[in-house]
Amino acid sequence: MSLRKILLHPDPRLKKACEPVGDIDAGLRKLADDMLETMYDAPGVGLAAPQVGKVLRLFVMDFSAKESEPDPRVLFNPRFSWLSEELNTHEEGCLSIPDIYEDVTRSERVRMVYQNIDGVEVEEEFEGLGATCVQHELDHLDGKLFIDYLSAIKRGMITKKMKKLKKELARDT
Ligand code: GNR
Ligand code: NI
Repeated sequence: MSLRKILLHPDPRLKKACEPVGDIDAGLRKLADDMLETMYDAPGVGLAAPQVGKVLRLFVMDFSAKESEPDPRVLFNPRFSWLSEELNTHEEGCLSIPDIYEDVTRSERVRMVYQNIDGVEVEEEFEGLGATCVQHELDHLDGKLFIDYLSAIKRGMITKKMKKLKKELARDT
């Protein structure tokens, strides 16, 4: 396994609609393993392929509690089969937008159809942090970031801050 570099907003690769994955082969399993390692290292509860520069429809996540056993998950070609009308607001962050946290309102529960690591199509219901996480990650696969739910003014301020951070990071290397 190896760590991959996480792209920072703004980056054109974070704004693209990602391509479905075909056969889940050794290359894709290696990518998923690397994404899990990168997510745990960050640390984060989720990571989508475009965040490591792969414009493909997969994401990884682990929203298990800190004290419990790790529960690494890989979802290929995910889509919603149901979204609850009941909404909930949670504070969100993103590894591609470090140190920014804002409230986002989304469905409280969702059902998702996806292919698991063995290529088998399964349906699963998520709630709470899991529901927030899968909606945040599926947005990444459609080129959408959580700041897209904020006002244009707030989003503009965040983007300006991120451009400054990226310049500073580029100077240091
Ligand atoms: O680590 C992450 N935490 C988080 C918290 C609230 C809502 C969504 C997330 S996902 C984020 C990691 C990330 O950027 N995934 O794309
Ligand atoms: Ni994110």
